[in-house]
Amino acid sequence: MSNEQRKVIYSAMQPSGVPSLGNYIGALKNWVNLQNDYDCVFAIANMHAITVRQEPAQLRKKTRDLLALFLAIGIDPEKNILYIQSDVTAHAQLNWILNCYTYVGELQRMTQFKDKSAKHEENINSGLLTYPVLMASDILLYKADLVPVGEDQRQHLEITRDIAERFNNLYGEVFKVPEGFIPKVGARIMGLQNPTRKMSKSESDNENNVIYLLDDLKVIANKIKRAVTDSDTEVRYSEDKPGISNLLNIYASVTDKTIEEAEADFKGANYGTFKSAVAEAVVERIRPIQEEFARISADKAYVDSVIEQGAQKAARIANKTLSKVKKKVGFPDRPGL
Ligand code: ATP
Ligand code: LTN
Repeated sequence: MSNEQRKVIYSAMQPSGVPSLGNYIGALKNWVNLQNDYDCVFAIANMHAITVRQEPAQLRKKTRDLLALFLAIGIDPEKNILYIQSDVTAHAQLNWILNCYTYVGELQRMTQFKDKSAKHEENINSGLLTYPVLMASDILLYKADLVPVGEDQRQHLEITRDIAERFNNLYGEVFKVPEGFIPKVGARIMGLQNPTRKMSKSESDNENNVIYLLDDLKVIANKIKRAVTDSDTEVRYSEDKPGISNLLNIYASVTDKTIEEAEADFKGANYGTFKSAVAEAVVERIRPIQEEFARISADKAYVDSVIEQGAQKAARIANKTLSKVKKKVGFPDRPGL
């Protein structure tokens, strides 16, 4: 494909903790596959992360670690743009402008806002409410065609499209209206102990519920072996078997099989055999990532250079879009001072 025809992919992840297996299966794994066919822009959403209190030194470390993990998973910084959101000031600037084109009512309806407000009752800050507007700003600055995310972000993509269309209706075709790109298998990995809720990296109540990509490999295997199942004995994908279905989803995703193929692999097998096989498949998928992570994160100069280059490449694109938007809304046409 020639460069002119390539579509643009944009996605981001918050450095709110070590990524979970859910983040890997629902997002990261797919990003790696997309980089050959699209112009990809991937961000560390550290501005989104402060909607929940973070310890500053920890946030700085998690931000670098997440970037090193992106590299370890196989995202190539030469082919793609890989950057830290707060390095590009255009995000905050477009965020303000788009806030003025977004209704409080539509933000209050967001499921994530309701969930996070319930979870962080002591800190329902306005950033938590306007979180989707910052996400819309991210996506729209880079004129993304497609946004690969897990199922939980579908609603935020819809509001992004609404904001873009609203703005375009007022001012002409300024923004590209993006499409979501949600995987068929693995878009919603559930907790191992509570398979009716999504696996989330910022979960702290029960360590066994979440597999973190940097967990010790033995710990990962044990967490899977302890996963909640049911009193039935059949390894079958079914709504009334959330634990087993979740493990089948995980197995299918890390072995790149369909659910049907995964079920066929365990016809007649008992839960113990099944769980051991899932554990082994996950461990073998994560092992090389951990080895690469150790190697890359030890090379401080390399990580610094990726961060620096990424910020410059991202800012160039973002500032172009921002400048167009500023003109449209009637701000003075002056290059940054
Ligand atoms: P937090 O717990 O801090 O809210 P999170 O684990 O939900 O974070 P995000 O950084 O918000 O993760 O999301 C990064 C990407 O991972 C998004 O594309 C999101 O849709 C995807 N994702 C998150 N959790 C899962 C999951 N359990 N299954 C599949 N995809 C997921
Ligand atoms: N809110 C997203 C992270 C995120 C994002 C984005 C995803 C921030 N900006 C832009 C896609 C596109 C989440 O996954 N929780």
